Amino acid sequence: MNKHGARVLLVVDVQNDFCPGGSLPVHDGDQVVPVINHCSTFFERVVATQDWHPRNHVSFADSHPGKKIHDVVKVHDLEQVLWPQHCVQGTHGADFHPALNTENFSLVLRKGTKPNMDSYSAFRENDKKTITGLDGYLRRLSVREVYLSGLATDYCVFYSALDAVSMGFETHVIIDACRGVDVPAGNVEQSMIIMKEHGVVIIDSSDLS
Ligand code: VGL
Ligand code: ZN
Repeated sequence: MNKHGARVLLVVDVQNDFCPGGSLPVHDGDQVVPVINHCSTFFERVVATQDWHPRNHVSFADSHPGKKIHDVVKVHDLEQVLWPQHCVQGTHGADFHPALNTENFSLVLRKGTKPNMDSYSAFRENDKKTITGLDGYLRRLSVREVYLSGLATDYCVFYSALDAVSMGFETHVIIDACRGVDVPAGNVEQSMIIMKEHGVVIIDSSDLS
């Protein structure tokens, strides 16, 4: 434990498919890599997530005949945005970006692994009920503060940050260590407003010490 008390850096979905050249590229997604590598030197514990979908995943547009990418469908009463195939289990697209320093990751949590359920958040699947167990892992390690980085600001970082707050963690988003998809347009700005309203503290990597 350092002078800040127990805290963790959460590295969200820094995977090839979310970077330029991938199947669901986030604009400048790869630019977060050097920033995160630098941020992680300030943390004794770093946890990473991987979006990790089966090939027939419910979030893929081609699993819904007649539907297009970015259409929104209802699945068991849950709204589901449809995406191109991405982060298919075991593929190159699902691997971490090759320049990401993974050596200091103490836990790699894979999410979105069930065919019929998406999981944007590292803490809870999109039904808002099924937990991943990450909160228990952090609590048993006396972690009180969560710092988020990665992709995408307005999806997996956003939902992970809101869940972290609701589960009682002091929650920070390191904004220059994140990039967003901005679907629909304006979504990144909207998600920043909502995160702040919920008590998420937005910081810059230069604020870390
Ligand atoms: C994500 C869309 C679909 C993310 C994952 O990591 O933000 N976005 N799956
Ligand atoms: Zn996904």
